[in-house]
Amino acid sequence: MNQSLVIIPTYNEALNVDSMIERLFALYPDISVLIIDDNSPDKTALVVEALKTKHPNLFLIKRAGKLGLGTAYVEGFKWALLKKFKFIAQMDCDFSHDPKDLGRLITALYDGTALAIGSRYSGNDIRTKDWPWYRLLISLSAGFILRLFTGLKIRDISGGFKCFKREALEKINFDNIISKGYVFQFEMTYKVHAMGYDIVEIPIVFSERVYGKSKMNLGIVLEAFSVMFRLRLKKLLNQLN
Ligand SMILES: Nc1nc2c(ncn2[C@@H]2O[C@H](COP(=O)(O)OP(=O)(O)OP(=O)(O)O)[C@@H](O)[C@H]2O)c(=O)[nH]1
Ligand SMILES: [Mg+2]
Repeated sequence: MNQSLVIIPTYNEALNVDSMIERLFALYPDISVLIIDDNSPDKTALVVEALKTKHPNLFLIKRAGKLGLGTAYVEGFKWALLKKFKFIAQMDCDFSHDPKDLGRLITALYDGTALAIGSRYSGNDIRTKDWPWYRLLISLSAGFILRLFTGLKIRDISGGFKCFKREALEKINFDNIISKGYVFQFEMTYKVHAMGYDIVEIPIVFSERVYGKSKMNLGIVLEAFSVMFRLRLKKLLNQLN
């Protein structure tokens, strides 16, 4: 795992970040972890700073304010490519993604696969724990519409637990990314697929966050559809990457 990096964007995750970092290093002692914090008012970054002395493979990028999940990942991916990591993973800080599953995502790329997605819906199953019905309805309907419009066969098209092989990330023009927020997950998967790479879905159980406040809102859904139409148009005009 010493060629692997996991990027974790944080906004107000002071209650989760400590245990998440400790858990990751306990499971994968030679992995690297990059936290991208958007000046969280709850001082998430201070918790991370304190852990840096204990974990030499822990890195922190502090940004000036809440600039969105998509831009946080772009910054993380650019950093990872400068550092020569071979496997670059991403996950949430709130334990919705189980750190125990991370190893399965990374090892799924040991063959020719370019992207492994921790999938809540593969095998026509639903593995979300404690999600309110409306949340599941939004996620499933958004997935259905995204698949219909793009032809993508991925069941979990908006999931945020993933691992990319370096080669695929190197081919993405990050200055051309249009998503600012959560729809970034879809945009990246769509681009990797459009480049002809193999994508695999690894079944995971997704649990509702225990600590911290949910950030889901209507704006997120609206951004998703706006990005979907723009990406589809770009694909038709051959300007996707
Ligand atoms: N740096 C940064 N991180 C963010 C931002 N928005 C969300 N995050 C982090 O991205 C990850 C996913 O966000 P979540 O809020 O868990 O998204 P979600 O799972 O769809 O919704 P809830 O868990 O219900 O809030 C978490 O680690 C957040 O702290 C942001 O604008 N900037
Ligand atoms: Mg969450």
